[in-house]
Amino acid sequence: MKTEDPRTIHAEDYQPPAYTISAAHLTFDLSPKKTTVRSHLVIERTGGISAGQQLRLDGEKLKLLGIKLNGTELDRKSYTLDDTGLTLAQPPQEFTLDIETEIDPSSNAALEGLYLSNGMFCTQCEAQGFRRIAYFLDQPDIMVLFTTRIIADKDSAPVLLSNGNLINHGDLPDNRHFVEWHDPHPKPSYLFALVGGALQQIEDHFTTMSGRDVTLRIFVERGDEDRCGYAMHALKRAMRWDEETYGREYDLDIFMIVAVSHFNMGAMENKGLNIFNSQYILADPKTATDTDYARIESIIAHEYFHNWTGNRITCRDWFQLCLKEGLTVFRDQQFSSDMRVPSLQRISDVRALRARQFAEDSGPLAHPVRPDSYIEINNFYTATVYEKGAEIVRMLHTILGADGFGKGMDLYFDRYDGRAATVENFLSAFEEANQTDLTQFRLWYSQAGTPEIRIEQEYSPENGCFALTITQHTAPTPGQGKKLPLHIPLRIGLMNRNGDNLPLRPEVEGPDITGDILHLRRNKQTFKFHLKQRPILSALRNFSAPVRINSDQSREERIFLMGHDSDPFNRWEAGQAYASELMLEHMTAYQTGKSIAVNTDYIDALRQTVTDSMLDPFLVAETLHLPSEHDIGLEMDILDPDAIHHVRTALLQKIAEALEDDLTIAYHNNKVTSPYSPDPEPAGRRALSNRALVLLAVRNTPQSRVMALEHFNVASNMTDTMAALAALNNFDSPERHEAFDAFFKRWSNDPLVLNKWFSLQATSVRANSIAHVRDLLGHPLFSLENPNRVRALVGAFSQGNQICFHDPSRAGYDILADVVAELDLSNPQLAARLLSVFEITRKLDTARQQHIEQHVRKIAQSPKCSRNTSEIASKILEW
Ligand code: B3K
Ligand code: ZN
Repeated sequence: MKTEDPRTIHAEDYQPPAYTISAAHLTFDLSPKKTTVRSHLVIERTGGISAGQQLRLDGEKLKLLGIKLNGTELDRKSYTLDDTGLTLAQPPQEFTLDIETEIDPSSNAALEGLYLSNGMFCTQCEAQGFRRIAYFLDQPDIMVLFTTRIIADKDSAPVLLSNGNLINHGDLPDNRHFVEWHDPHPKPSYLFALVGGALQQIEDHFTTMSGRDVTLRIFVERGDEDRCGYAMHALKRAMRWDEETYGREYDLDIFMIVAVSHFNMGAMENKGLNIFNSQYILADPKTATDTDYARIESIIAHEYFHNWTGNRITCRDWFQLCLKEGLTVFRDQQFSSDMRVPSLQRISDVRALRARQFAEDSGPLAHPVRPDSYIEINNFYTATVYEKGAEIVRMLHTILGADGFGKGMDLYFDRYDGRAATVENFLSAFEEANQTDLTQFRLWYSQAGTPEIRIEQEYSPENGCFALTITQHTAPTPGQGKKLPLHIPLRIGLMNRNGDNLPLRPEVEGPDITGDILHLRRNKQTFKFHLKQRPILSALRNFSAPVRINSDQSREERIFLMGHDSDPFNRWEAGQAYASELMLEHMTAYQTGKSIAVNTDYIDALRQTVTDSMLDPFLVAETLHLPSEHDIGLEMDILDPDAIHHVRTALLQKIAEALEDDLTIAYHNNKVTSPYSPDPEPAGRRALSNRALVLLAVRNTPQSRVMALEHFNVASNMTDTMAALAALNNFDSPERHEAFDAFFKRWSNDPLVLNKWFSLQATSVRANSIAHVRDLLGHPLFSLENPNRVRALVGAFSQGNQICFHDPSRAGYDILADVVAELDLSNPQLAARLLSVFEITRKLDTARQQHIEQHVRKIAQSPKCSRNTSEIASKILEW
């Protein structure tokens, strides 16, 4: 048995803190290379802890300049210092500490703590970045009142921001100035933020439901002011929605957002001062696609919603991360669904869940939504914690109904406001408000892996009984061999041959069936219904649980559901399931050298969909959007990237050929000629028109290339431009050359658009793509210092170009490994994130596995390997 890494932190070891900090007065004197931070901390010992208990303050990469206790300088013997903190042996019951430290923001490439982004000072403290700013009790259950004074040069940093309300400002000698912010809401250090720089702003106002005026400001780099309008609009809609849907009102006089270009993730919900990756703020029709607009809307909402689910009620410890993240993702999904087309929102959420979370849940990095242990908490901001966490909250909503869910949320807000809570607290609020028992439901938080459900149908005409026998099974995951049955809400519909939903008349009334929900609680259950004829089953409607489903559905039934299911999600799902099944079948033929037969049923069903003028164009576009090569890979025991690519491309070509006329009509009929708007209606038409264009282009005919180039030349918005480039991307041709050249010339000065140029090339499957990606690493505009650029090239290549990344030459793996090794020295968080792509290794053939293992081992053995990267590497190697 392997010995555990001594750095491992266990959930069960949680202890209430021995000391707490009630107030912190911070003074920052900003300078790029030498910033001083003076902190005045009011500390007291908490009840029940014996006198003599030592006080340990976290602190990393800090230069200690001085420390005073109750105003008296401490001599060097009264405390100990090491790489991760400072210990006072025997502090009194109540006391103050004045600590002065020095930091160097200019050399902070990890983008945690205080750093510079294009010359602007900014912070990222979640999860444990505050300890790189000052010595502190840097843990979420220490909730502190912060007052922050910032001193800086007037010219280089005219704008100085922190959390809360502005209470003072003024001039100082030597062209310097100061501002003072006070946040009246106690908060953990991870929600602290500071920004300083020459920023421009746009301002708006919001009147809350109780009539208070809130100033809204978005700060950006000079020149970007015109690209914040949509973000501001989305913010106001999110604020209103949270009032109307959850009764949650904003609680400060000002709400600020700052867009920065160097950021490790999407955005951060610091109290009253959200900091965003500029990619999720800046948009105009010329530079942002419809998808970019939708992402901006959802991330703005997500961070804003954290004000209640995360900030007002925070997490007791980092094991409770899903308490704020899963819940807040669920809330942002609800919001986007209300702002857009609900079924399409669900389709896009489920696509993302399957692609990322299902993959994670079936590999070496699988972990429960509430993990039991971690080495580096930043490695746990995962699809499982976020997306599966949101699915669990959604299931609560499904099981308890909208009213019951609302009652539970109200109680949760009432009871835990201003506190650091646990998942257990959250669930007990729902139990109490609904007088129900969620004991079995809790397993969703502690058990990793995606349950697989098998459904067998049986109809007996003699006694008019339709029986569904359903089994559930969850495969073992690392560290969890045995799995228990979960409480799975399975929404179903039973239809007659006209597609009408039949009333569900259970043979036995009881808690196993409520409305159209079947409650699976055992490994095997049979549900019986009275029916005069054999119905057609539509199972897992609207994807009511994060499970894989394996049903004995025939192809005829799938075709029927594609055309008739009243649940739009399942209409789409039937087409996806059919396409996957076809591709997997063709794969076996391809691998054994047999010829692939054309299946006309599926093509006919697609034709029906494309030509049905009653359908939402968005849904049609989604139906034509086949499962990706990555999605198909997840369905295979051994991933065969070459076969997948071949078979999927062949199917797309077949569709394009058979539906050429219909797709051409759909392309023309859905073109949007009115001025650009990101609203769902025109976006849906663009989605269909562009999907048709891209699909027609898979045959690479002279006509399709001319059509794509023409589309590129007349495009007046980025959505159309990107569709044209995607249509040309996979084949070398003069048209491709012309369009890519023109695009680069036009946009090389715009970093966000340039990222799209990098991504397109990273996902191209042309013969020389891998060498080209390697070359792009040396492009003068490529830099490892900007996470967006790294993700655009290396992230897109390793996650969105399966055939090239897994090329038999192994050159794709070499690219990822080289980048991870280098990046780990400066930005471990991002390096670890990229390395996790190798979670796929056990699904590959032995030769590929060995090659990946060599790389991962080498990275892990480097003496400088970060905690982040070594945790991921060892999980990949151990499995
Ligand atoms: N809470 C932040 C994520 C912080 C990630 C730290 N590595 C953004 C969000 O989920 O809203
Ligand atoms: Zn979040």
